[in-house]
Amino acid sequence: MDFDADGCADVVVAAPNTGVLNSGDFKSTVYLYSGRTGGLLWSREFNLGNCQLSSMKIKSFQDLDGDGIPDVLVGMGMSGRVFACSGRDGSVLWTAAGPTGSSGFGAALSVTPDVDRDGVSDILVGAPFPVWSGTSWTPGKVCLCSGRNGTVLQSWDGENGYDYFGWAVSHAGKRGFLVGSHTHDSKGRVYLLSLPRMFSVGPAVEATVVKE
Ligand SMILES: [Ca+2]
Ligand SMILES: [Ca+2]
Repeated sequence: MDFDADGCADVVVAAPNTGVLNSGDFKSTVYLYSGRTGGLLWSREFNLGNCQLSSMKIKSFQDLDGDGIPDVLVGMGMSGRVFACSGRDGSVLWTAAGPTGSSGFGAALSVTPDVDRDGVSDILVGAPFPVWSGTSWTPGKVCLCSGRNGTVLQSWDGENGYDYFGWAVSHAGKRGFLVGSHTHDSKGRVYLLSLPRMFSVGPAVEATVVKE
């Protein structure tokens, strides 16, 4: 996307583990470079506390704050958070957090059509990491979040513990969403999640998990 309106697409770069802050906390950084000159347009540091990241997810997004510049989604699965950042200067517009910091919320991201029809595209977020519930390991979770403010609109759980349900997510047009569960039954499985009736824009369908 073109963030500085010079007619040339720009480049967003995610850099996990870019150093340690004065507080001793780990930090990661997002950079925006001009696609025309390669010059740095802005950078934004994120304080991750004692959490180190192995990866980050970046998605260009529509203009959330109405300043005429597209914005940026940043998923940090190891810290369980997703940030929406201004494409103008990288400032944080909203933060969404998963059920627990170790759930991997943000390890997978996909921009979806505007499911709740509030005028802003929405987001599918994977939280695939197994968490000990006290009696068993969780299978992973996928959340449909409002693109406007990060609120969870709907969520789905995988089948068995350690399935890593939500390892990969994508929208599939009017059919719903595709979710990868890469260790299910030692072979992996892809699920099609149909849209909930309350959000459906086509023929009504139930919010059930369909195995494919
Ligand atoms: Ca904007
Ligand atoms: Ca929406």
